[in-house]
Amino acid sequence: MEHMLQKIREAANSQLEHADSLDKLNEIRVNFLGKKGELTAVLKGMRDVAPEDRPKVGQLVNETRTAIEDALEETKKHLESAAREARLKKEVLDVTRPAVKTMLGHRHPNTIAREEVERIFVGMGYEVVEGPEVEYDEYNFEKLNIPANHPAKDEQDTFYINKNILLRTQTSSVQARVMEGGKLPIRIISPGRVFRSDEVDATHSPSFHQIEGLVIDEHVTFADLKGTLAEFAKELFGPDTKVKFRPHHFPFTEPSAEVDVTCFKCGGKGCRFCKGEGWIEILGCGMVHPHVLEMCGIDPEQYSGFAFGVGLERIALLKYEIDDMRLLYENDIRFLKQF
Ligand code: 2U9
Repeated sequence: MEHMLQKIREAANSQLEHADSLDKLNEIRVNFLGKKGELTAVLKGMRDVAPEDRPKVGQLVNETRTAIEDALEETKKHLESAAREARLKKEVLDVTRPAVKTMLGHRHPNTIAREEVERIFVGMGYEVVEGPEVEYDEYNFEKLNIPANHPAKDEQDTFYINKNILLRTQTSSVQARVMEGGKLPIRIISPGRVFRSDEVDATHSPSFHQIEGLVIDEHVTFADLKGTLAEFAKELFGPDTKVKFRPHHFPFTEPSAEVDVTCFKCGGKGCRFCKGEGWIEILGCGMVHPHVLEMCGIDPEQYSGFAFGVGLERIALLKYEIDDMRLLYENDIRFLKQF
């Protein structure tokens, strides 16, 4: 028996010497130590060994098993380190190779336009204030002089979360919140996303962006509003730009106006870009309605103010001469890279 175990050990060692892969190693493990392996066969033959010799033979079998396991482990280590060596020899690290460039995105035309508008107003001393996109009906409509059943509510009617909470239709709610905060004077602009139940076409989207402005102080007049927006138009479209105020109606301002700028393509003569008009409409504005001031906790006898609102997409489309608003929402890098 001892002799047989010695032979098994030698056979295992000899096979291990020639093993050149982990697969081969596994095969050897199965052949010698597996359920149908040679050593297991010896164990099965123990019943033929005289009972008094069994402890000694059992010990010998165990020793052989341990020796084969150790040899397997040793060979495995050798094979693994040889494989690592070979891999390292094959791998070449060229430190002089130029680095792989990461693909960089591009600022969106909306972002460029927003930052430009913000730069202009921050330069005039305004603060940029943002507010929630999910808003109370009270701030989006009620405090802006648009009570239940007002037709203006119908025009913008939007996405309601429940009876009192909706996706805001205008960023005016931010201004209402600031006014209610009670710190005066106020000189703010509020950029942000708004939502309306509009069908998608070249000039409409159910989700777009606005920038609204609000100034509240003592003795603020329509002349201040005109001067501010004239300066804004010059900064945005060039120093020769003129502004024209047309009477309009908004529930939250009185008086109200829409503002046109001279076409920056033809300077006001009339061209294809301004459809022969010479003027391009850019924003709405007005003096904050005394009732709005009152509802937001400001005394209209002591304070007055002006407000304006501009569609950011409209500015981006005009400034970068994009003729379809849908292009702004596709996020195609080939389109975005042009601005
Ligand atoms: C308060 C009081 C008054 C904000 C104003 C407009 C005129 C306006 C439109 C421009 C294009 C919306 O994006 S648009 O469709 N906005 O014409 N917005 S006055 O007036 C306010 C705001 C807040 C408390």
